[in-house]
Amino acid sequence: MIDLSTVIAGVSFPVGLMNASGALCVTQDELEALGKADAGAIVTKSMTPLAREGNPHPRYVAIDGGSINSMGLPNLGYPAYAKLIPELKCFRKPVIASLAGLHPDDFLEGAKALHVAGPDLVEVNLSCPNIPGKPQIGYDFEETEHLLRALRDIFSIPFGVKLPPYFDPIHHQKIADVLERIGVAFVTVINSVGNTLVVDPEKEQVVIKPKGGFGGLGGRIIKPVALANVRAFWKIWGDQIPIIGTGGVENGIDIFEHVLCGASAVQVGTILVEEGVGVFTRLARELTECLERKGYPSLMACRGKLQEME
Ligand code: OXC
Repeated sequence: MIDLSTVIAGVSFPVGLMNASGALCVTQDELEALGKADAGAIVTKSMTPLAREGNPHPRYVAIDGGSINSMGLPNLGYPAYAKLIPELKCFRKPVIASLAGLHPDDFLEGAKALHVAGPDLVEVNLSCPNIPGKPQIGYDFEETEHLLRALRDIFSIPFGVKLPPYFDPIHHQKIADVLERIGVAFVTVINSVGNTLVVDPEKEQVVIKPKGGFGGLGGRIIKPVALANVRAFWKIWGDQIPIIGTGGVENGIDIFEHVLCGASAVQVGTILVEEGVGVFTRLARELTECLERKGYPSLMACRGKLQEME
Protein backbone atom coordinates (compact mmCIF):
# COMPACT_ATOMS: atom_id res chain seq x y z
CA MET A 1 0.00 0.00 0.00
CA ILE A 2 1.41 3.39 -1.01
CA ASP A 3 1.72 5.84 1.90
CA LEU A 4 0.06 9.15 0.98
CA SER A 5 0.51 10.71 4.42
CA THR A 6 2.50 13.83 5.17
CA VAL A 7 3.62 15.98 8.09
CA ILE A 8 3.51 19.77 8.15
CA ALA A 9 4.87 21.72 11.10
CA GLY A 10 4.65 18.64 13.29
CA VAL A 11 0.99 17.97 12.34
CA SER A 12 0.26 14.60 10.70
CA PHE A 13 -2.08 14.43 7.72
CA PRO A 14 -3.49 10.99 6.74
CA VAL A 15 -3.29 12.11 3.07
CA GLY A 16 -1.35 15.09 1.74
CA LEU A 17 -4.40 16.37 -0.07
CA MET A 18 -6.99 18.93 1.06
CA ASN A 19 -9.29 21.71 -0.09
CA ALA A 20 -7.92 25.15 -0.90
CA SER A 21 -9.42 27.78 1.35
CA GLY A 22 -12.44 29.19 -0.44
CA ALA A 23 -13.56 26.03 -2.17
CA LEU A 24 -16.69 24.55 -0.55
CA CYS A 25 -15.63 25.50 2.98
CA VAL A 26 -17.76 28.47 4.08
CA THR A 27 -20.69 26.87 5.93
CA GLN A 28 -20.92 24.27 8.69
CA ASP A 29 -22.43 21.79 6.20
CA GLU A 30 -19.59 22.30 3.72
CA LEU A 31 -16.93 21.94 6.41
CA GLU A 32 -18.55 18.76 7.76
CA ALA A 33 -18.72 17.35 4.23
CA LEU A 34 -14.94 17.85 3.98
CA GLY A 35 -14.62 16.07 7.32
CA LYS A 36 -16.55 13.05 5.99
CA ALA A 37 -14.78 13.00 2.59
CA ASP A 38 -11.36 11.52 1.77
CA ALA A 39 -9.70 14.91 2.23
CA GLY A 40 -6.58 14.85 4.43
CA ALA A 41 -7.60 18.01 6.31
CA ILE A 42 -10.36 20.59 6.65
CA VAL A 43 -9.37 24.12 5.61
CA THR A 44 -11.87 26.87 6.46
CA LYS A 45 -12.84 29.79 4.27
CA SER A 46 -10.72 32.87 4.99
CA MET A 47 -12.43 34.56 7.89
CA THR A 48 -12.91 38.22 8.78
CA PRO A 49 -14.15 39.80 12.05
CA LEU A 50 -17.76 40.10 10.90
CA ALA A 51 -19.77 37.78 8.64
CA ARG A 52 -19.65 38.97 5.01
CA GLU A 53 -22.00 38.39 2.08
CA GLY A 54 -19.09 38.99 -0.30
CA ASN A 55 -19.21 40.62 -3.73
CA PRO A 56 -22.28 40.77 -5.99
CA HIS A 57 -23.13 37.85 -8.31
CA PRO A 58 -22.12 36.55 -10.79
CA ARG A 59 -18.77 36.23 -9.02
CA TYR A 60 -17.52 32.75 -9.99
CA VAL A 61 -17.52 31.39 -13.55
CA ALA A 62 -15.98 28.17 -14.86
CA ILE A 63 -14.10 28.88 -18.08
CA ASP A 64 -12.19 26.75 -20.56
CA GLY A 65 -9.25 25.40 -18.52
CA GLY A 66 -10.16 26.86 -15.16
CA SER A 67 -12.20 29.52 -13.40
CA ILE A 68 -12.33 33.21 -12.64
CA ASN A 69 -13.67 34.45 -9.31
CA SER A 70 -14.22 37.57 -7.32
CA MET A 71 -16.02 36.18 -4.29
CA GLY A 72 -14.95 38.99 -1.97
CA LEU A 73 -14.41 36.83 1.12
CA PRO A 74 -17.96 35.71 1.90
CA ASN A 75 -17.67 34.04 5.31
CA LEU A 76 -19.36 33.54 8.67
CA GLY A 77 -16.98 35.74 10.70
CA TYR A 78 -14.41 34.91 13.39
CA PRO A 79 -16.83 34.10 16.25
CA ALA A 80 -18.79 31.54 14.19
CA TYR A 81 -15.65 29.72 13.02
CA ALA A 82 -14.13 29.89 16.50
CA LYS A 83 -17.21 27.99 17.71
CA LEU A 84 -17.17 25.51 14.80
CA ILE A 85 -13.50 24.58 14.85
CA PRO A 86 -13.57 22.52 18.08
CA GLU A 87 -16.60 20.61 16.69
CA LEU A 88 -14.71 19.78 13.47
CA LYS A 89 -12.07 17.97 15.50
CA CYS A 90 -14.44 14.96 15.68
CA PHE A 91 -13.39 14.06 12.11
CA ARG A 92 -9.90 13.23 13.42
CA LYS A 93 -7.99 15.07 10.74
CA PRO A 94 -6.18 18.41 10.96
CA VAL A 95 -8.26 21.58 10.92
CA ILE A 96 -6.58 24.57 9.28
CA ALA A 97 -8.11 27.98 9.93
CA SER A 98 -7.64 30.50 7.15
CA LEU A 99 -7.31 33.98 8.61
CA ALA A 100 -7.97 37.16 6.63
CA GLY A 101 -8.95 40.72 7.39
CA LEU A 102 -9.64 44.04 5.77
CA HIS A 103 -7.22 45.92 8.07
CA PRO A 104 -4.12 44.76 9.95
CA ASP A 105 -6.01 45.05 13.24
CA ASP A 106 -8.56 42.52 11.98
CA PHE A 107 -5.86 39.87 11.66
CA LEU A 108 -4.77 40.48 15.24
CA GLU A 109 -8.36 40.20 16.51
CA GLY A 110 -8.76 36.97 14.50
CA ALA A 111 -5.54 35.58 15.89
CA LYS A 112 -6.87 36.07 19.42
CA ALA A 113 -10.17 34.34 18.55
CA LEU A 114 -8.32 31.40 16.96
CA HIS A 115 -5.98 31.09 19.88
CA VAL A 116 -8.98 29.97 21.93
CA ALA A 117 -10.59 27.85 19.16
CA GLY A 118 -7.43 25.79 18.74
CA PRO A 119 -7.13 24.77 15.07
CA ASP A 120 -4.11 22.57 14.31
CA LEU A 121 -2.60 25.20 12.01
CA VAL A 122 -3.46 28.71 10.85
CA GLU A 123 -3.00 29.79 7.24
CA VAL A 124 -2.76 33.59 7.10
CA ASN A 125 -4.20 34.75 3.78
CA LEU A 126 -1.93 37.51 2.46
CA SER A 127 -3.22 37.29 -1.08
CA CYS A 128 -6.95 37.75 -1.63
CA PRO A 129 -7.13 39.78 -4.86
CA ASN A 130 -10.84 40.53 -4.70
CA ILE A 131 -11.55 43.21 -2.12
CA PRO A 132 -12.16 46.49 -3.96
CA GLY A 133 -9.61 49.08 -2.87
CA LYS A 134 -7.50 46.61 -0.83
CA PRO A 135 -4.15 45.47 -2.19
CA GLN A 136 -2.78 41.94 -1.80
CA ILE A 137 -0.59 42.28 1.30
CA GLY A 138 1.87 39.65 0.07
CA TYR A 139 3.06 41.99 -2.68
CA ASP A 140 4.17 44.53 -0.04
CA PHE A 141 7.18 42.96 1.70
CA GLU A 142 7.44 45.58 4.47
CA GLU A 143 3.76 45.44 5.32
CA THR A 144 3.92 41.63 5.32
CA GLU A 145 6.79 41.62 7.80
CA HIS A 146 5.11 44.18 10.02
CA LEU A 147 1.85 42.19 10.14
CA LEU A 148 3.51 38.82 10.69
CA ARG A 149 5.67 40.17 13.52
CA ALA A 150 2.53 41.35 15.30
CA LEU A 151 0.80 38.00 14.68
CA ARG A 152 3.79 36.05 15.92
CA ASP A 153 3.48 37.81 19.28
CA ILE A 154 -0.09 36.50 19.64
CA PHE A 155 -0.02 32.99 18.17
CA SER A 156 0.97 29.91 20.06
CA ILE A 157 -0.46 27.75 17.24
CA PRO A 158 1.95 27.19 14.32
CA PHE A 159 1.03 29.53 11.48
CA GLY A 160 1.89 29.74 7.81
CA VAL A 161 0.99 32.09 4.99
CA LYS A 162 -0.91 31.84 1.73
CA LEU A 163 0.97 33.80 -0.87
CA PRO A 164 0.09 35.32 -4.21
CA PRO A 165 2.05 34.14 -7.25
CA TYR A 166 5.39 35.90 -7.78
CA PHE A 167 6.83 36.21 -11.24
CA ASP A 168 10.44 37.22 -10.61
CA PRO A 169 13.19 35.38 -8.69
CA ILE A 170 14.07 38.56 -6.80
CA HIS A 171 10.56 38.63 -5.38
CA HIS A 172 10.74 34.96 -4.35
CA GLN A 173 13.99 35.70 -2.53
CA LYS A 174 12.69 38.87 -0.86
CA ILE A 175 9.51 37.29 0.50
CA ALA A 176 11.45 34.17 1.49
CA ASP A 177 13.83 36.36 3.53
CA VAL A 178 10.88 37.95 5.33
CA LEU A 179 9.26 34.56 6.06
CA GLU A 180 12.52 33.14 7.34
CA ARG A 181 13.00 36.08 9.71
CA ILE A 182 9.48 35.53 11.04
CA GLY A 183 9.87 31.76 11.25
CA VAL A 184 6.59 30.78 9.54
CA ALA A 185 5.63 27.12 9.92
CA PHE A 186 4.68 26.60 6.25
CA VAL A 187 3.76 28.42 3.03
CA THR A 188 0.85 27.77 0.70
CA VAL A 189 1.48 28.79 -2.92
CA ILE A 190 -0.33 30.01 -4.91
CA ASN A 191 -3.56 31.91 -4.40
CA SER A 192 -5.43 32.64 -7.63
CA VAL A 193 -3.61 34.76 -10.22
CA GLY A 194 -5.17 38.09 -9.29
CA ASN A 195 -6.87 40.72 -11.40
CA THR A 196 -7.19 38.82 -14.64
CA LEU A 197 -9.96 39.45 -17.16
CA VAL A 198 -12.14 37.02 -19.11
CA VAL A 199 -14.20 38.38 -22.02
CA ASP A 200 -17.40 36.96 -23.53
CA PRO A 201 -17.04 37.99 -27.20
CA GLU A 202 -20.67 37.19 -28.08
CA LYS A 203 -22.11 39.40 -25.37
CA GLU A 204 -19.14 41.79 -25.68
CA GLN A 205 -19.09 41.73 -21.91
CA VAL A 206 -17.03 40.69 -18.91
CA VAL A 207 -18.12 37.40 -17.29
CA ILE A 208 -18.19 38.38 -13.59
CA LYS A 209 -19.76 41.48 -12.04
CA PRO A 210 -17.39 42.71 -9.28
CA LYS A 211 -14.46 45.04 -9.97
CA GLY A 212 -15.42 45.64 -13.61
CA GLY A 213 -14.89 41.94 -14.40
CA PHE A 214 -11.36 41.61 -12.95
CA GLY A 215 -10.88 38.51 -10.82
CA GLY A 216 -8.61 35.70 -9.66
CA LEU A 217 -7.76 33.00 -12.19
CA GLY A 218 -7.68 29.39 -10.99
CA GLY A 219 -7.66 25.86 -12.37
CA ARG A 220 -5.62 23.98 -14.96
CA ILE A 221 -4.40 27.09 -16.79
CA ILE A 222 -2.45 28.34 -13.77
CA LYS A 223 -0.60 25.08 -13.08
CA PRO A 224 2.74 26.22 -14.58
CA VAL A 225 2.63 29.39 -12.45
CA ALA A 226 1.87 27.34 -9.34
CA LEU A 227 4.61 24.79 -10.04
CA ALA A 228 7.14 27.57 -10.64
CA ASN A 229 6.33 29.12 -7.27
CA VAL A 230 6.53 25.78 -5.42
CA ARG A 231 9.85 25.05 -7.10
CA ALA A 232 11.29 28.52 -6.47
CA PHE A 233 10.63 28.25 -2.71
CA TRP A 234 11.88 24.65 -2.57
CA LYS A 235 15.13 25.77 -4.19
CA ILE A 236 15.52 28.46 -1.53
CA TRP A 237 14.49 26.36 1.50
CA GLY A 238 14.61 22.68 0.65
CA ASP A 239 12.74 20.89 3.43
CA GLN A 240 13.37 23.70 5.95
CA ILE A 241 9.89 25.25 5.49
CA PRO A 242 7.12 22.93 4.23
CA ILE A 243 5.30 24.04 1.09
CA ILE A 244 1.65 23.34 0.31
CA GLY A 245 1.21 23.45 -3.48
CA THR A 246 -2.01 24.91 -4.83
CA GLY A 247 -3.01 25.63 -8.40
CA GLY A 248 -4.05 23.61 -11.40
CA VAL A 249 -4.53 20.23 -9.73
CA GLU A 250 -7.11 18.17 -11.64
CA ASN A 251 -5.70 14.63 -11.44
CA GLY A 252 -3.20 12.41 -9.63
CA ILE A 253 -0.35 13.29 -11.99
CA ASP A 254 -0.82 17.01 -11.22
CA ILE A 255 -0.34 16.21 -7.52
CA PHE A 256 2.78 14.18 -8.37
CA GLU A 257 4.17 17.18 -10.31
CA HIS A 258 3.58 19.53 -7.36
CA VAL A 259 5.36 17.13 -5.00
CA LEU A 260 8.24 16.59 -7.44
CA CYS A 261 8.69 20.38 -7.41
CA GLY A 262 8.89 20.34 -3.60
CA ALA A 263 5.36 20.42 -2.16
CA SER A 264 4.69 18.46 1.05
CA ALA A 265 0.94 18.51 0.39
CA VAL A 266 -1.44 19.79 -2.24
CA GLN A 267 -4.70 21.76 -2.14
CA VAL A 268 -7.50 21.75 -4.70
CA GLY A 269 -9.84 24.62 -5.53
CA THR A 270 -11.52 24.82 -8.94
CA ILE A 271 -11.80 21.06 -9.45
CA LEU A 272 -13.37 20.67 -6.00
CA VAL A 273 -15.97 23.31 -6.81
CA GLU A 274 -16.69 21.64 -10.15
CA GLU A 275 -16.73 18.01 -8.98
CA GLY A 276 -17.68 18.13 -5.28
CA VAL A 277 -16.01 16.39 -2.33
CA GLY A 278 -15.95 13.00 -4.12
CA VAL A 279 -12.95 14.41 -6.00
CA PHE A 280 -10.68 13.47 -3.07
CA THR A 281 -11.42 9.76 -3.54
CA ARG A 282 -10.62 9.96 -7.25
CA LEU A 283 -7.44 12.00 -6.69
CA ALA A 284 -6.12 9.63 -4.00
CA ARG A 285 -6.72 6.66 -6.30
CA GLU A 286 -5.02 8.32 -9.27
CA LEU A 287 -2.10 9.46 -7.12
CA THR A 288 -1.64 5.93 -5.75
CA GLU A 289 -1.65 4.52 -9.30
CA CYS A 290 0.88 7.13 -10.42
CA LEU A 291 3.28 6.45 -7.50
CA GLU A 292 2.96 2.68 -7.98
CA ARG A 293 3.79 2.99 -11.68
CA LYS A 294 6.79 5.19 -10.82
CA GLY A 295 8.03 2.84 -8.08
CA TYR A 296 7.74 5.31 -5.19
CA PRO A 297 6.65 3.74 -1.85
CA SER A 298 5.24 7.01 -0.51
CA LEU A 299 4.26 10.53 -1.47
CA MET A 300 7.15 12.02 0.47
CA ALA A 301 9.66 9.76 -1.30
CA CYS A 302 9.32 11.86 -4.47
CA ARG A 303 9.28 15.28 -2.81
CA GLY A 304 11.65 17.74 -4.51
CA LYS A 305 13.00 15.07 -6.87
CA LEU A 306 12.46 17.13 -10.05
CA GLN A 307 15.52 16.90 -12.28
CA GLU A 308 17.09 19.78 -14.14
CA MET A 309 18.92 19.33 -17.45
CA GLU A 310 22.71 19.13 -17.54
N1 OXC B 1 -8.64 34.15 -3.33
C1 OXC B 1 -8.93 34.48 -2.07
O1 OXC B 1 -8.03 34.55 -1.26
N2 OXC B 1 -10.21 34.73 -1.75
C2 OXC B 1 -11.26 34.50 -2.66
N3 OXC B 1 -10.83 34.39 -3.98
C3 OXC B 1 -9.56 34.15 -4.30
O2 OXC B 1 -9.21 33.93 -5.45
C4 OXC B 1 -12.37 35.50 -2.45
O3 OXC B 1 -13.07 35.36 -1.42
O4 OXC B 1 -12.55 36.43 -3.24
